[in-house]
Amino acid sequence: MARIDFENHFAATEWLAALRRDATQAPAGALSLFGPGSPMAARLTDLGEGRLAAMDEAGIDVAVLSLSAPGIERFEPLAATKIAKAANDELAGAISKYPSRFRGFAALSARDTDAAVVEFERCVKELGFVGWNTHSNFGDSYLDEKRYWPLLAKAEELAAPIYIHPDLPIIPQFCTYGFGLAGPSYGYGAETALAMMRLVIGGVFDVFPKLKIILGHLGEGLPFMMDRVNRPYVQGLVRTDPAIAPTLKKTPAEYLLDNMVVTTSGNYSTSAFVCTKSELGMERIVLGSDYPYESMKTCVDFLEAQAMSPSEAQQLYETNAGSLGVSA
Ligand code: GRE
Ligand code: ZN
Repeated sequence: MARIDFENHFAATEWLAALRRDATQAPAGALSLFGPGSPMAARLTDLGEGRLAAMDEAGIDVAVLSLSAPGIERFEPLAATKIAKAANDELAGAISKYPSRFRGFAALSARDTDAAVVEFERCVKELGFVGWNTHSNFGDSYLDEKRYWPLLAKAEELAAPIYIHPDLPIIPQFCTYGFGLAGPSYGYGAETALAMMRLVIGGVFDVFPKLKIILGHLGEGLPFMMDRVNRPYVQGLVRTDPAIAPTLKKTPAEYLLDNMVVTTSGNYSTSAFVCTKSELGMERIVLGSDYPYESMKTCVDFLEAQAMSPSEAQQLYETNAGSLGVSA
């Protein structure tokens, strides 16, 4: 059985240089991780032996690599198009060096939308990438907005999943207490759940029914909310003006089941795992480690200690990846 990790981050040379030049309106404390000489920067830039050793130690066979947050989408759009292309080429170089160990998600300058659509296609068709790793916000906007529908249409056409990774929230009240509130502890996940629910309530999945969205961190709390998101709809309390929100064909939870897959990254609570498994089913959970922000070994050790039959473990680690177009 192979283990395939869908949340494994790297830092591309030009992205890191640009990040160090431009603070991207990050809340206090968010960028200290990336300074020259920092251990995190060293792990992020390692696309070779150090990362492979960490994968071997955890028993991870394949890492689907993604450009780290802060998302390229929040950089100045035209500059970001160039940085994303360079990052994608750098990643393709690492994959061609270790083709049995690495796969790639595209990085795209979503706000330079026409160019991003072209780059998305290049990444999938020419570089062999599996999908697009995007972020919970684009600095001033969110993925569900109509201006980004050409990217959603392209994802559906290419059968390429979109990983919505957390980023520093743009809702100011999330940023009051700096990275402590805005970051992985709370703001990251809360805003990413919002990004997913904006797709659902915005009717995006009625327009693009085959779209597959991947969320990390056991679905950023949404498995716990499966009944809650439906209640106002099933009770008939929702009377939204059709001018601002479409009438949905299905209930919100049905879209979460039909269009969302979650990964196991950075949420090592047995009751959260049990909830996710019982609400979504094992067929909607894939391995994600969030390396190097989290340890690959801690992730796999946690999963090995959970109640799973051998065939469920194989689904999670390997075979569910096939439905996202990835095999070992
Ligand atoms: C993440 O990718 O999940 C992440 C960051 C930065 C800090 C912590 C963290 O991108 O978990
Ligand atoms: Zn991550």
